[in-house]
Amino acid sequence: MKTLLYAIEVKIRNGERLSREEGLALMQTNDLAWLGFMADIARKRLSGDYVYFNVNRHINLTNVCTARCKFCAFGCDAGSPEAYAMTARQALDIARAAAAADPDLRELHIVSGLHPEWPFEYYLEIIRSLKTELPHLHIKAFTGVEICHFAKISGKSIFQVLTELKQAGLGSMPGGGAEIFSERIRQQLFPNKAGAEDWLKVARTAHSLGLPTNASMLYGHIETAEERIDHLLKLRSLQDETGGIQTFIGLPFHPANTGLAGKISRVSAWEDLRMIAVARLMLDNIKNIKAYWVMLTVPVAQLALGFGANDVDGTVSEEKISHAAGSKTALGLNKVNLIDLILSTGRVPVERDSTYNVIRVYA
Ligand code: V47
Repeated sequence: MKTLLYAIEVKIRNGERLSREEGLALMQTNDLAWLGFMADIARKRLSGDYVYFNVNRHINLTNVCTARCKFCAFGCDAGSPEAYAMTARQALDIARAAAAADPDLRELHIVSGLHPEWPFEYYLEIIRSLKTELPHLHIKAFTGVEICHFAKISGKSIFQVLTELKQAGLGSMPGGGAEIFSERIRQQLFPNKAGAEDWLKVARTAHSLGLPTNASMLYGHIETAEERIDHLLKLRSLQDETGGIQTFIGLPFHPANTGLAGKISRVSAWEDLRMIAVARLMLDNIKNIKAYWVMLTVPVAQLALGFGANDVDGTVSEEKISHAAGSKTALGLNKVNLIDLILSTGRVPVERDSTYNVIRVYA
């Protein structure tokens, strides 16, 4: 093992690509300090000392969802007491109020349950009206899973669905819905929604249309180390092909109120830091690694900046998905909080737009 780790270190220092076997060795070592040191070398080379954040607002149009994934505490059935479904007008009012409250707001991050009755036209209408009323806001919306759902309910191809959404004002796509690219796990945890092949097809098609996407991985449930590395390798291959992935986000599974509650505990901070570092080292062609403070907690997101991350996501404002599953972080942070979070790690906070253009450097 020691000689393998030494060979890996030489490769990292030379900027060479790591293999699957080497990725698995990174998953096995308990030398977390070394792993962080290695990831920091890669981070510095790929993205320098800037740490990005943005001012954004999450909107979840509905929690009614036909997929009912075992790992999710947010989705529910149409008849359940906690079910909600926004009208286009309500979504617009939320966005308007958020824009009025914060002149720095730049992005709407919109993801939702797979509603059994809404037609594709409804989503087009929402994007169109948001973009018409608030043209200065970038709309980052719909996971690969939602796009597959739209294709299914409309009878249109993924290409057509994405083309129409882009015409309506869609600017980019978030990284959710990827979960873990393993058919074994899909069968157990999320059999009612799109799997790896479809998610990757949506991302590939979006990139071909000039729509950047993010990419995520949900870890800390029933997956193996091999499945995590294989997931990262699939993203790396796609990125070799298209170059359209802007950032990778590792999402630690929160078990409360899910179908796995009582069976699985939240992974340790140690495991979170390992995952950030391994992602930084394996995804040598994805520039940004996001430490999503909402799911990691603020202290772990700060530590993650020393383990390969260079982005802490945004102000968020009202996070629902992980909070339904027991997350204890704030629902949102303000810009000053994010700047302080980054400054106290000795790094340079940089406010960015949704496609990583620099808005302001807080030197
Ligand atoms: O797709 C669902 C995950 C994702 C749970 O692209 C859970 O910038 C943990 O993708 N515990 C949605 N995770 C969040 C997401 C995201 C967040 C922030 C930024 C971006 C980006 C993307 O959350 C879902 C799913 O993978 N999720 N349930 C849970 N119990």
